[in-house]
Formats: sequence, C-alpha cells, structure tokens
Amino acid sequence: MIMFDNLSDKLQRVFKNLRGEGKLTPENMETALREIRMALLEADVNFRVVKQLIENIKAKAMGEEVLLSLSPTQQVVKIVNEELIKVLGSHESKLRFANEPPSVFLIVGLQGSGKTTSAGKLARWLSRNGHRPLLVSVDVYRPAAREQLKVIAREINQPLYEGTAEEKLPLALASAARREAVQSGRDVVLVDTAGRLHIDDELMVELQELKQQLNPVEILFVADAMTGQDAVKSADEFHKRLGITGVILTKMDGDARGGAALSIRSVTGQPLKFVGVGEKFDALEPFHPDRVANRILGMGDILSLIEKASAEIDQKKAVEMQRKLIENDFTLEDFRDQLRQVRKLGPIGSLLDMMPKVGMLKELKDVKIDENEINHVVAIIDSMTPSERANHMIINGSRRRRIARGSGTSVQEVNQLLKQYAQARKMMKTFSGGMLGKKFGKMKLPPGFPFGQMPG
Ligand SMILES: Nc1nc2c(ncn2[C@@H]2O[C@H](COP(=O)(O)OP(=O)(O)O)[C@@H](O)[C@H]2O)c(=O)[nH]1
Ligand SMILES: [Mg+2]
Repeated sequence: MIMFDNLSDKLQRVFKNLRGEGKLTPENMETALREIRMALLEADVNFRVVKQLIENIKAKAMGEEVLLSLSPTQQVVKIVNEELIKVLGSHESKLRFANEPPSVFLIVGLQGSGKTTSAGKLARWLSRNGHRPLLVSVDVYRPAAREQLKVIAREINQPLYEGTAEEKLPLALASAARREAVQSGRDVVLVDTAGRLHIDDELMVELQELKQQLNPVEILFVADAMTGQDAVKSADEFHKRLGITGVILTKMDGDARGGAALSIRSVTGQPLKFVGVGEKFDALEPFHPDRVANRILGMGDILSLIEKASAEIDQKKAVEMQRKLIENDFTLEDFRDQLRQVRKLGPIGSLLDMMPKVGMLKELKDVKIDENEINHVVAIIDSMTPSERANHMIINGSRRRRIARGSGTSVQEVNQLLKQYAQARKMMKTFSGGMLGKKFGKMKLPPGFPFGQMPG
C-alpha cells in the first residue's frame, strides 16, 4: 500500500535522528514526539486520534515500561508500533455469522464508495472460505446499479437473486432473497444497498427499515479511503444513525495518505474488517492491524508479501490442477509439477527465520521441505515414459526396475513413490482441489503433504 509511504518515510527519519542519542531523555523524546505528531497530521489522521496516540506514546516512553536492553530507537519503535496497532484495532476483526443461517450482511455507504464492487469481492471471498453466499441488489432507484451487480455475479460465478416484477421495493427484494437463500441452502445473503452522494434522511429511513426487518449480523460500511477524513465523518454518522458493525475501506491501492485507515476505528469504535486494494474481484484483504503497523514503521510487510507470492505461484496452473482433480485426471506428470512448485517454495524456510513474527506462521515452520527427497521423486518421474506418467496403472514390475535404473534410485523407492502418489491423489480429491488453489497458495499444507514422514 503506497498510501503509507509518506508517513513511513517521516517516521523512519524520526527514528534515525534518535539513533545518535545515548538514551531517552525528556528533551530528545519531546523532539521525537513533535515530529511524530507532525507526520501523523500530515498523513491526514484525525487530530483527536493523533493527540491520544502522542499522549500514549509519551506516557509509555517516559514510564516504567522502558527496557534497558533496548536502544532508544528500538524503544521508541516498539512503543510506536504497539500504539499504532492499538489505534488500528489490535487484532483482526473477523466477520460474524448468525447462529441460524442465513446470515444477512447489509452493505451500506455513500455513492461511489465501492459498495457494489465490494459486495462482489466479498461474495468471492466468502465462497473461497467455505461459505455459500447469495447476492441481491436493493438499489431500486438505479436499474443500472442492479445490472452492475448482475454482471459482477456472473463474472465471479456466484448466484444473484434477481427478484420478480412485483418485488419493487428494497424490503420486498431483500426478504425474498433471504427466503431464496433458505430454500437453496445459501448461508450468507449479501445485500447491496442504494447509496447517496450525501447522507440524507430518506436513505437512513430505508436502511433502518432493512435493518429492522432483516436483522443483519453485519452492517458493513463501505468507505473510500481516497476521501480521507470525509470517509471517517460519514462512517461516524452512519454508525450513530444506523449502527454499523464494521468497515470496508476501499481504494487503498490509491495514493491517499492513509488518514482514514488510521482514524476510522478510533472515531467510530467499529473495526476495519476488510480493505479493497484494486478493482479486480480478488483485490480484497482481511485487515490485519499488526501487519499494517509494521508496514508503516518500515518493517515491511513480509507476511503479506509471502502470502501473496505463494498465492500467485502459477495461479493458472492451480486452476488447471483443480479441473483435473475434479475430473480425477491428476497424473504423475501433474504430481511432478506440484512437487516442483513445492520446491520453489524452499527458500521461504530461511526467510521465515529472519522474520519477527514467526509465531503466526507456526504451521509453516513445521513443514520442512526436504529438497533432496523432492529431487529424487522428480528424477523418478522424469525417467518414466509419457504414457506411464499419464497412467500409473500400467507401471508393472519390469517397468519399475527400468525406472529405478534410469533415475539412479531403487525399485523400493519407485514403489514408495507410486504409493505416495496414489495417496496424494486420494487426499487431494478429498480436498476437492481447494488446497491447490487458494489454500495451497497460503501453504496450509496438510500434515505430511506430500510425504508421510513430514512433521506437521
Ligand atoms: N482502485 C480501486 N477501485 C475501486 C475499489 N473498490 C471499488 N473501486 C472502484 O470504484 C468505483 C465505484 O465502485 P462501485 O462499487 O460502483 O461503488 P458504489 O456506488 O458504492 O456501489 C468503481 O469504478 C470501482 O471499480 C478498490 O479497492 N480499488
Ligand atoms: Mg452500487
């Protein structure tokens, strides 16, 4: 997110200036705090939020919590980091779901903030995370708006409730969509509501009615990060008049200064749940306060980077694999490709060791990728003929001996590989391809994948 670059630069300059100092004194702390305050205000952070932040940082820096083992810079970085995380909401705020499905989510906000796009993104995100969403647009005043959601639904391949000719009002449409969800076993109804250029009473009355009748578990306010403190103000007003349960901050890929992201939580008391980082439908990320704080302080967001890099490992291939799995067409050749991808991930192990927050990646650390073993397996598959790779059932005893010779391994190893392949094939089918797509991307490898002896 380029939006924090400026703030990040400025804060790092503050830390650099402190580096020359032997210890924290009221004087050098005063200077540092003044500079931090300026940097935050220039980033368009709400002035009350800045005031509170500075007070907290000062109290901590001057208080008993100062650790002798840290240098002045490290101390200040640590404190600023902790306080930023607090302002951003401390921990990831997950979506809530109704005890009895379907859960109704109202998507609300001003016109152009990104509601319709976010509804689509959220539908895709939910469907990739084990849910079965149903979309409905109740923006009855602008037929184009409903058409827009219809087009999006088709593009992301998620169902949309279109409504009948009689269902002309938002309430009728939304209620019918909920009934439809019950009937078709959909567990989340995403209601894309009408927006206005400004908050007006008519809109609020309509939304209040929807809230009363539908009893939504989430009322997500969609705000455009580019509008800075205006976004914060309207979030606050929506919350006062309607009661929101979370915020989706869109257009974080733009060059806004970041003030909205840093203020909205403190001002409204409601958490940022997702950020929109692009126009595509997968450009939606759960909001992680600690990662954003790290990013602002210039620690880089190694976590997101890795997640992204691994998610993008040959997406095309992953999709193709998924198709093959569904059609039970996963050959030894595909198995070899898969292993090559795993091998590509190898260096991540060493990357992890350098990272400050490995705790979060415990699952990852436990997966040891044995490159040697993978190389062996790849060599064995390399020694097969194309028809053997396409159909492992034809690999009889004499073929096994030939393959072992060709790859410089033993028949035993070839046998073991074929067994593992058969197991992997079975297991992957149970995962119904999910692991190879998003989940594989996030490297949530099941224990022992792809070898039995891996610790997990
Ligand atoms: N760059 C960027 N554009 C976005 C994002 N979210 C929405 N948009 C764009 O913002 C514009 C308005 O979005 P729309 O969903 O129609 O807003 P609505 O009026 O609130 O429903 C569209 O051109 C979207 O493509 C985002 O996260 N990043
Ligand atoms: Mg819209």
